[in-house]
Amino acid sequence: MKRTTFCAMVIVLLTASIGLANLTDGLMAYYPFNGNANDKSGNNNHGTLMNGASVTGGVLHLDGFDDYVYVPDSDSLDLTTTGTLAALVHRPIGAKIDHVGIIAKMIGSSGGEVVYELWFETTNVGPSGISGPGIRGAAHDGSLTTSAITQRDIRDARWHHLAFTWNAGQGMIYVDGQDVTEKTEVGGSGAMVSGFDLYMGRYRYTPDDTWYYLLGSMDEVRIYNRALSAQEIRQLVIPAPGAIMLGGIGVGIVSWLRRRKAV
Ligand SMILES: [Ca+2]
Ligand SMILES: [Ca+2]
Repeated sequence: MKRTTFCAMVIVLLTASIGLANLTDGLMAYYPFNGNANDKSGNNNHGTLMNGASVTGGVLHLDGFDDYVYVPDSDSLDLTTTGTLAALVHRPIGAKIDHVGIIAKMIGSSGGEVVYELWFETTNVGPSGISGPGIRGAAHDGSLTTSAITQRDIRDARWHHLAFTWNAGQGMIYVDGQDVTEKTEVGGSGAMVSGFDLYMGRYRYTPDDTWYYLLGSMDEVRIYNRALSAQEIRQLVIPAPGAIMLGGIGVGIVSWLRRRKAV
């Protein structure tokens, strides 16, 4: 291998690692679903596949009937004044919207008390004012709620990246790396400390005290104890690995050429 080629490759690797390093800061749980529902954050918040939920091809598949992932309560999942819930979600056209859970830390028995959650809900906050499919995130401190909602239909049999962040009583919703927050409920001190468990793919709706299950697939679920910036959320919206490499190579070569010129 030529020395110049080797230098370029080293720069590429350094660029890639510098760019992604901060995305492990505050990462409390990370589920890449590569073979199982294990947590790769180092916090041992491992998930269990329930009622036939399966992991194939590196993603989680859920039947919309009773499948979900169960994660027992732990101190590292007690997000409080600030946090981020993020996931890649793939849903078929026509799948159910209302009360369908993506990520929820909540009471497992009746009552429906919730600590934080990201879920689907019909809403009328869009420009038309007409009710339609929406995505909502919320954190509850026991009495007050911090939430953000957008009216958007992602049931198009494609992968979409969804994220909810909260900080100092302000919530934001991102879809595919873009801030699409349309309405917020501002207030509260964030999420309360609880002994409730965490669920992926289901949510217990309080008024009818029923679990609502997600039909579709999920991947790259991440839970942070801090609100990621818009730039960090964009970094999470990972394109194909090939694209990342090409991007890295481009940046690496440019900086390498600059250095060569300066010498
Ligand atoms: Ca099932
Ligand atoms: Ca995966």
